[in-house]
Amino acid sequence: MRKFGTILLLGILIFGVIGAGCVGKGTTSTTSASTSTSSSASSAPTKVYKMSVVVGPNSPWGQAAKMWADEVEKRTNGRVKIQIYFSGQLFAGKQTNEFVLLSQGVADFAVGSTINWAPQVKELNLFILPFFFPEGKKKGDIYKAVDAVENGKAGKRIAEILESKGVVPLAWGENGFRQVTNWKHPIKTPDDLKGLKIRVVGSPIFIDTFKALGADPTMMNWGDAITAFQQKVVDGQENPVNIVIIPYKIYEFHKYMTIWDYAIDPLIFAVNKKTWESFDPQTQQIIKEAAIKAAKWEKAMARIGLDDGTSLKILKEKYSYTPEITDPLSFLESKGMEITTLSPDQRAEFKAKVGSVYKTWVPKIGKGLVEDAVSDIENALGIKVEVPS
Ligand code: X2X
Repeated sequence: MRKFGTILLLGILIFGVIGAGCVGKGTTSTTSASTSTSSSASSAPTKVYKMSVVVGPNSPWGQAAKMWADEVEKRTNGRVKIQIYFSGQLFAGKQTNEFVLLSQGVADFAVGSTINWAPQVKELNLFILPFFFPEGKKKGDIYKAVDAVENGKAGKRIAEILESKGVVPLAWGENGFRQVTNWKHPIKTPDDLKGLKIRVVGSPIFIDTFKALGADPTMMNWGDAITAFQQKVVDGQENPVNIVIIPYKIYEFHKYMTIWDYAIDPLIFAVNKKTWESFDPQTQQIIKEAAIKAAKWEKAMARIGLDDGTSLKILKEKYSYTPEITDPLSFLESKGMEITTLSPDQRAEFKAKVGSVYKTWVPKIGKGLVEDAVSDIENALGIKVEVPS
């Protein structure tokens, strides 16, 4: 495991240099993004597979994609080379098209956000039902709820649905619980959101949610968002702390953040079905094991400092890795952010406003799937889950 930690660190370092060049050029035919030293035993030209990622190489999301690709190349002795297309290069920035490209085989692999795939896979809106996941009784319970859904009846159903659409899911990673930031004022009650122009992802449930909360949502691709924050085209946005807000330095644009855990964005390490079926069982096993290993690291990175300490333990013990930032909220405060963490009562005030979203979206997601998720969570946490109706 120590060896893996070292390779990981090296990979991240080297990758920072090579990856940055690769993003700008948008090359399609080289394998320069790879840091593996192994080479193919055969002299036949090797097919270079394409992997899609919405964010850049500075986020643990991008780093985990790189870990996955490197591990696969290494363990297959260079037979399976994967070039990563960061920052949405493969779909010209339109992130809600990623699933289409993956299911059609334009991308062979992806570490994709369930939010970005939700327009094509309606069931994935489950994770973005506002305030669906309960905080539970103690710190970290909300993450146990997420794991219970992913590994439970609901997750199994979702995996089958993805596969029926030509995408084989191999592991769950995490973008994280999405927190709202803005440059104008603290958000403590729904009234504070009134009239705020909030950038959201181009999945329609976000528009319904932020309208229900009284805000003024506007859809925008991530590739355009940073400039929009810089120029104050919008007042705020919502994204997870460790995977997006810190790597993208959102604190440089927004002073205020509210921790409200209103929606989770699981990531899925996935392969196009035809590509998957073209591999022999041994190669499939390598690809799957590498996905699980990278995803587990990535999920811990998404949760570090926000859960009950489990993630830091995983990173240290299983990966011999201690990240630079282990207390992300203090880090953000040191950068000048003012952070509001909603109390259960304050959170309930927001949840009381979004009944209309459930009315519209539960039928689209499927009542049975929502019920499965509720029972997965209730069994794991031993609490009652309230679903607005
Ligand atoms: O666009 C976003 O907000 C991001 C980066 O979180 C996703 O890709 C869903």
